[in-house]
Amino acid sequence: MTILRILEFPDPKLRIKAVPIETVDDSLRVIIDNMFETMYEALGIGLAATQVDFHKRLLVADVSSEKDDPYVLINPRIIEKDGSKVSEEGCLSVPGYFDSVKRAETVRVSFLDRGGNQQEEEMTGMLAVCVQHEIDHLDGKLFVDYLSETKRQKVRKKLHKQKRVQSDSSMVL
Ligand code: GNR
Ligand code: NI
Repeated sequence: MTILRILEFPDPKLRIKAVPIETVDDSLRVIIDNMFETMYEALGIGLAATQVDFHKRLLVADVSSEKDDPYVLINPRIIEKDGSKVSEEGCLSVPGYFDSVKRAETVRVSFLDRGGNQQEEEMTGMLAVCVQHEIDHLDGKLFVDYLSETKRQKVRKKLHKQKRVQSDSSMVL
């Protein structure tokens, strides 16, 4: 298994629109396993393929506290939305930044599972928030896109500064 590198805002690759997956085979399942390993290691509750520079419509999630409820959604599609709810979001591609985002409270999602079987499920709570956040990634959209340009500019500067500190300290290694 392999820990994959997670792309960070404002990397233009995060803007690529992912294409549908045509066949669910063992080579895809290797990527799925690596995405789970990467997500768990990064302490995330979800990960979209786009974030690991794989531009196909695939996401993984596990919002359980025991980390024992893995979800694989291939070619996910929201077929019904209900209600709305504001929650505090974060993103592994926007490290260290959190802000409120309004999304549907409940979503009905159709997708293929890791066996390639068609599934349909109603999701609510943290899972609904997470799946909407991940599907946005597959469309090249980030949660900071819902914020004002001023806030987004602040995030960009903060991440830029973090990167500078990181490369400064690695110069002495
Ligand atoms: O780990 C994550 N936590 C999170 C919290 C609130 C709303 C969405 C998320 S998803 C995020 C992992 C991630 O960046 N997935 O794309
Ligand atoms: Ni994210």
